[in-house]
Amino acid sequence: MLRNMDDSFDIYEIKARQVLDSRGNPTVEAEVLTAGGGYGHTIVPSGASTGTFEAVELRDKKEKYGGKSVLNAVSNVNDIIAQELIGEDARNQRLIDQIMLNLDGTENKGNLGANAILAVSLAVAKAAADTASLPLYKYIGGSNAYVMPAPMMNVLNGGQHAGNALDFQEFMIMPVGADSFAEAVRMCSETYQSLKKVVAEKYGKDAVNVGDEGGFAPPVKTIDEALAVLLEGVKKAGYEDEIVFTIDSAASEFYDEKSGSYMIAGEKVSTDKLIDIYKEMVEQYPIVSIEDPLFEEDFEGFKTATKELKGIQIVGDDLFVTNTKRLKKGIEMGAANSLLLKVNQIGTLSESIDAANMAFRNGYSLVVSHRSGESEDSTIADLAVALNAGQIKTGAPARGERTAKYNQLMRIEEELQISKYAGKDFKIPF
Ligand code: 2PG
Ligand code: MG
Repeated sequence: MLRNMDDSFDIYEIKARQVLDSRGNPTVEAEVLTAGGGYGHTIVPSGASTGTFEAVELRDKKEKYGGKSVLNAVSNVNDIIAQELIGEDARNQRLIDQIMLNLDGTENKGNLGANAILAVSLAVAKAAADTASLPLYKYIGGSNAYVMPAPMMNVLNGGQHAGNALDFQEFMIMPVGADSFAEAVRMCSETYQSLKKVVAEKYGKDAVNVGDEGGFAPPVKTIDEALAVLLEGVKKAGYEDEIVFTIDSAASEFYDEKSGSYMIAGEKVSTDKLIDIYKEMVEQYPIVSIEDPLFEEDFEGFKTATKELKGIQIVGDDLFVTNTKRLKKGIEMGAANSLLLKVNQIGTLSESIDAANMAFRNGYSLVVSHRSGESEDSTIADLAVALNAGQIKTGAPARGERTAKYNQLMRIEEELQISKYAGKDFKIPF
């Protein structure tokens, strides 16, 4: 057989191990080495408010780590996946991902585990980029004119990510008045510090403890109270005209299947009433985007919300789970107008890129996202630039696993020199 002239991209070694994520739970780390000495390394994130339709995160369910160890996923990489992929050209990302899909053989990656498959998928891309001496965003993105994403920084935490009674999960700030990504980071950081003072003044010193994503988790009782505190923080920082709000309700978490209604502040709320609440919220506060406003199976409700909340970005997270089948259904129905992209919801880089492309082709916007359980891995920062996503949410401007992504984006912006900041004059394309 004729060998490729350049064998340096051939995968030489794949190795996985169990490490910890930011919540102190085990997760999968993988390393890939090419024959040419290229090295790729990645740590898989993990969600708390996970969508029912996400690809399977394989956990051992034994006594160690409270059932959360991932040693089966690790050995699936070391004993099964590695054997098949060694010798493959690391640039053949799609083929490599397909080989793993075939090896797994299930619809939801339940055999090998999406955590095993994703670790290898991303580490292969990084090893190929390194072999080519390219930064990851350039290797994935090609010769695009790049746009730096607008950050949505989660500064107030509720829902599954905090110990307070706040029903909505994330209250985020997005600087639309910044000229660059670095300036956006500065505005968010200054607002975060101002918000800390507001929270301490109102709720006492112990209220400035943070939730899983680094945002404050004060004992606010209502959504309106949270929004008012947030606005005060933004005003105190002097960014009333520069910063807008985005929300992730994560509504599946407070949906009560039995009664078919939402439990907000202890009260049953119907779908229509909840949409009315959103309407009032966007009237009263500078909110431009709402993620998962309704529970994950309510495509019809999403369609209504998208229509009625005109001009607001409606983001599908648990609704789409980065899955082109579910996204296609949403597009056909007019449910939501934006895709949240989480690589571990679907489990391979190729499928993540497919979902992003489907969103863009159909006029949906794109938000690249972290998980509430993260690590020092900053791959999604490069991915957001490679895809020209325009938006990224990766927590507060605090805690190492969150700042790892923002810091990487600042490095990329410096390297690109002439990249555009997508947050400037942020307009929703619908
Ligand atoms: C979300 C995410 C990330 P989790 O709902 O968007 O913020 O949370 O990783 O817990 O699903
Ligand atoms: Mg979400």
